[in-house]
Amino acid sequence: MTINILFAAKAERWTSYEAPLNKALNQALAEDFQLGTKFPPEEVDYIVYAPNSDLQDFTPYTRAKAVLNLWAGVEKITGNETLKVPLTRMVDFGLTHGMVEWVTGHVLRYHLGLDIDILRQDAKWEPRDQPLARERSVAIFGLGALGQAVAKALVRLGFDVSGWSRSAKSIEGVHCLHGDDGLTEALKGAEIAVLLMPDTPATQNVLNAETLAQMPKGAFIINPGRGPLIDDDALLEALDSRQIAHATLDVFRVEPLPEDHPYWAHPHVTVTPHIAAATRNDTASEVIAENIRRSEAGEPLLHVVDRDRGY
Ligand code: NDP
Ligand code: OXD
Repeated sequence: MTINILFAAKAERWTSYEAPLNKALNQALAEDFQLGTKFPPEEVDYIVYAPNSDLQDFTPYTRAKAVLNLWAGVEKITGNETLKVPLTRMVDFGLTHGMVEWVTGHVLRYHLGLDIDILRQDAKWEPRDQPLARERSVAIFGLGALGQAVAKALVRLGFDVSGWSRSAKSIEGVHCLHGDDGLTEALKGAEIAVLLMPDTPATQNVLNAETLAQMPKGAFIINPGRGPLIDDDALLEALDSRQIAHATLDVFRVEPLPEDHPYWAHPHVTVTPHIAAATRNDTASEVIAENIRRSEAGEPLLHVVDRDRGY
């Protein structure tokens, strides 16, 4: 029987995904398939999904075997009670490599004080000592697909890297911490903090007045994870008191960030418009096709979301 694969995302995404997905599915599947944006719901076998699509009620999709999320973050779908089949999330080369490049760039900006020269308006010749990476502690909060890749890249550059996760981990060159005690230690070792955790009830406001105060004075924050990881009022206070020297924020509780949000005008905040890492059509299509192949072959799916945990 033909496998029907519904693409449920914004229309502009279909334009860019139709060809790479067809190519990847043709390469991966021995069975006949149809890929499209419209099928009678009861005839759909797989749903390739973006959480901002119009599809929010999965009840009529009675034949569906899995929902394959195009995004890494799943906070907008884990709580959907109409979804009764396995949900996978996106882990792909392009997303991971994009995140490594984006975070490394911002870490180096802070580490080397690049703004001093880039933003200088006067003719002041003031040489300064440049630190080596090994003199700079960076803590990665979240050691999953993205956090681990970032941590390893920063270790290769010589940074003093620690990482914090829910469960214990062992990553060469990274001081791995977990649990409440681990959090305190990770904060202490965060001259630069990188947030790469999902948005779940357990991770919200992980950076708050109390935890920000435990970071070294004048620390830097880079948040490409999710907006709710930070208590915004506490961060603004910490920036004003210079406990935190500067923050680069890519994700926000409300996106697009409202025009009147204090982050836009704050002299110690860089706002980027949720661009840290994008799902790449070609590599993501291969991940989707491989999961459909696995499902059809009775093999375990990759990157299945634990919906009780929320990621
Ligand atoms: P993973 O699920 O692979 O990793 C999540 C990490 O967070 C894991 O190490 C996990 O711990 C840790 N974690 C979860 N809950 C807790 C907790 N309560 N306490 C401590 N650690 C916790 O996700 P990814 O690495 O793939 O992605 C991370 C996030 O990055 C995504 O959820 C998304 O929000 C964001 N993202 C942002 C993008 C952007 O462009 N800005 C692009 C892509 C993703 P453990 O390992 O023990 O399970
Ligand atoms: C994602 C993201 O979750 O882009 O993939 O933030």
